[in-house]
Amino acid sequence: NEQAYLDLCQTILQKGNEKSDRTNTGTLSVFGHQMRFSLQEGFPLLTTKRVPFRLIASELIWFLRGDTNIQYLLKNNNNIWNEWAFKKWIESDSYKGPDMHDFGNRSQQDPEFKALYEKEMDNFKAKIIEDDQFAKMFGDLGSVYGQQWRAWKTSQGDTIDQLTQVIEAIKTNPDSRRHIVTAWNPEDVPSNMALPPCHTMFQFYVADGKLSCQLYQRSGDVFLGVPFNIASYALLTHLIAFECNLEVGEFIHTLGDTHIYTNHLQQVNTQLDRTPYSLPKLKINPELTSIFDVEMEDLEIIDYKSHPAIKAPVAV
Ligand code: THF
Repeated sequence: NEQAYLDLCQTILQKGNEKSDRTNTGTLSVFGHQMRFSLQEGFPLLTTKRVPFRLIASELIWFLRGDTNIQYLLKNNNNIWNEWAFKKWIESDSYKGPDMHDFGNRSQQDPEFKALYEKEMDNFKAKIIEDDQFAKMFGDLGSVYGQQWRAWKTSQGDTIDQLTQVIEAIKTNPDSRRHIVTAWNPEDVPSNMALPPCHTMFQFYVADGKLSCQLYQRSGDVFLGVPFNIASYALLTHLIAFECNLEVGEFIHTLGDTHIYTNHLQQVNTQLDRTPYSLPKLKINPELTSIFDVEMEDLEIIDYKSHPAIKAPVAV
């Protein structure tokens, strides 16, 4: 199971194309890759490095609520989307602090700038948490996952709750070949979102009383993002199966531009030297009545034995 991920890393190191990218970091990249994870065999939270399940769960709960504002994440001490909101803030007319352009790259090269950036980011985070008005204006990432899943805007001026519809369809017509949720909205992509969705669409499939899910991800940051993405969609599949009274089947992860950033190569090699442990298990509170009300306390990972975390900078 975890081996599928380690094999992907190996493949990229051996055959990856050197490509420049939007973030000016540089990557090794392959195009088109598929991994399969049997959810019956355990919950696919990688064990060759510590992966913080708490952050994956709070991010998914944020999506399920249809929320697109990082205020919820920050209140749950989840910092994984900060850079994208911060970028909108420092590029706005209201920002009067020191010049922060290209903060991602500059903070890695210049320790003095890094200190300045961290102070500015801390101020920003505090303001988002304390000041609802400020959060409304600068904490929102636009039409990202939460909105597309729960409130897709139609040309008629209504919204479509894709997730509720897909759950209803799985319950009433499990054999359907249309159990699809799409986040890629061509109308929103150029201007209305902080970052065009990486998880462009996913489909469910029911056979033998088991629910499977396949994701098409257009772009995957293999070291930092992909371990989160695997666990996140595994968790989503478990939750929807729970809601529909089904067992879990497989999570199939299909990726487009599948890359390792050149400043993550050392970390990947460290991870590849490690031997996986057996996978943990997920426990969902049996008293949960609707997955749209799920809270952090309803989710628990048990028997998670892992190697230590490996730090790496995120490309912005
Ligand atoms: N952009 C890039 N360049 N990579 C991504 O993985 C990514 N995401 C989301 C949006 N844009 C992206 C954000 N998801 C981490 C994990 C997932 C993220 C962003 C960052 C991260 O830094 N993880 C650390 C732990 C961080 C912590 O403890 O706070 C780790 O070690 O795993 C793809 O969905």
